[in-house]
Amino acid sequence: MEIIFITSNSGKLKEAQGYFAPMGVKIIQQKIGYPEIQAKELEEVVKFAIEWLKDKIDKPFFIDDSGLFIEALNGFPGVYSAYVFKTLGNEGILKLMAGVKNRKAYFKSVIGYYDGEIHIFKGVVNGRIGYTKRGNLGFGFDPIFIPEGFTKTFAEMTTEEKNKISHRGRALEAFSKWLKENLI
Ligand code: ITT
Repeated sequence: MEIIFITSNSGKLKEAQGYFAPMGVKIIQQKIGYPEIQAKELEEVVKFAIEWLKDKIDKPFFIDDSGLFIEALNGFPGVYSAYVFKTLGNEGILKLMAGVKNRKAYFKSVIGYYDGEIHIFKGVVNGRIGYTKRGNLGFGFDPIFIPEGFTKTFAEMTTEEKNKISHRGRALEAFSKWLKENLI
């Protein structure tokens, strides 16, 4: 079975391919830019994007919208994560967090699959923001995020290790469970 993943992010693609490969599901990347509306919730961003994309693609597809939510920054960068990563980067987040004791943060991933209807799958992982960047695996905010129960950052974990506990791994798990029950 093949499924189209609309994303420009090679890190997300690698994680989805790593997750589905053992199930014999091939993930095909399509890079089609789509509008990401300013909304409070990732779910709204995903639903709007799918409505915009659905008539442009003739096969079932999915998208993944994710964000890093930092408690001491009232959930920032949250739905603005992609823009903030491009502009401030990890260094900028570490500067914003300088002197801040409460390092609690979580990552959330919302996957939207469209097969004539929209199906939403979510995953969250709690953790904390480190004091320095560590590791060179993964992508995005991985070098500054330490998941709960670990001392390593996500950027010090292999794709397989990260997928077992991450927001995306959890959303992919819910998605694959649904696929098994309904399609595969
Ligand atoms: P798409 O083409 O799939 O939209 P994107 O990079 O624009 O790719 P998002 O809109 O979901 O993705 O933005 C989320 C940002 O948060 C992105 O820039 C990443 O840097 C970061 N991010 C998302 N998931 C992450 C993860 O698992 N680890 C580290 N950073 C992550």
